[in-house]
Amino acid sequence: MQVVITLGQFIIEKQNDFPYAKGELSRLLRDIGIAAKIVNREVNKAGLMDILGDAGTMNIQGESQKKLDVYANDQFISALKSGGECCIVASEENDEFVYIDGEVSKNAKYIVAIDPLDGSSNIDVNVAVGTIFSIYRRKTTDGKATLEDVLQNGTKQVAAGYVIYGSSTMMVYTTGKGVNGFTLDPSIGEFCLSHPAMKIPKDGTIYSINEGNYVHFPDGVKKYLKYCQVEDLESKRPYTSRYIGSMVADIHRNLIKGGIFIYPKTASAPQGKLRLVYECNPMAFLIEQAGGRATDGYERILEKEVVSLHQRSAIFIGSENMVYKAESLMHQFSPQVEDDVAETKLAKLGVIGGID
Ligand code: P6P
Repeated sequence: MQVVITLGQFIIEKQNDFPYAKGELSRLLRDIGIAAKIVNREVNKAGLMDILGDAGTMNIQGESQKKLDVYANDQFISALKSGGECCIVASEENDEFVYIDGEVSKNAKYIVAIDPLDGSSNIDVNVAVGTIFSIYRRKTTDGKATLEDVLQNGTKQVAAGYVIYGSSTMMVYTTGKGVNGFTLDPSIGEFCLSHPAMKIPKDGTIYSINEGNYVHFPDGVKKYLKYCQVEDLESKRPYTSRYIGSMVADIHRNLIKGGIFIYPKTASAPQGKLRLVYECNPMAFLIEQAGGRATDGYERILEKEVVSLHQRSAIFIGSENMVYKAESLMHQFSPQVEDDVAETKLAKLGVIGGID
């Protein structure tokens, strides 16, 4: 009889890995797990409820919010508020960060950045969606937590992970000591350890990119796609193209099977489409912990300077050797030109837009 280890049991057991841990991070991860179960319940019956479709509102990204986006956002913020372990929630669905006011929360030492329901445009067509979360320790030591506590670079994360609402619902996370996956057992309402010590293969044969944007891709990306498509039996090419249009689902598949996910700069997304704080950084932390690699084509994602809450970034993430190959072609055919660097510097000074 296989021993079932629930998420709660695992978190407590692993808490001993952190000698000074007093249980706050453990409780914070538990709170995220609780919210994930509530969101899962609604995602799984979305077609039966008046919870499909648009909420009739737009987020700061200018994207129409789905009813389930708003529902998921409310559930995670509510769970984090009642848990009392975090003082700020920075969400894709909120223009500004949410200060968790309250006798306990205001002194809490953690910050949570979250994309509560990533890929939500897929909900109405019953394709996997996900939640992405990132946890930082508060930097400021007195008074109210501030934006400075949120705009920390990815190397400062203390935990990160995702929930994938797919053929099964899984929570996959890291606290900097490897990656573990838990599958929700609906019969007992618990996430159970199903994928201990996850590692992404160093090589893979799956590339994941929206080729509809091909004409706007940097030359280095075009060269990489052609490399993937050339027949070379020794290196198992041509690779397979798989693109779900849901970052969590595409990266989860690549984590298990090996592969690369690329969302480069395009004409419609001159800084990249995906958000650095609550999509790229958490996924980069997790994939690096699983032995993979994550860059923007030039710079390690986790080391990118964070200058604004909804800042975007290009991302090349997945099997280490595949990312290295793509980077080498970016350096050869799309070298990072000075004006790219200059633009970023100007954006940091608030002189030009373009980052948000
Ligand atoms: P496109 C979903 O909207 C998302 O943020 C990611 O989950 C996904 O990888 C990407 O955008 C898809 O973008 O432009 O290919 O539809």
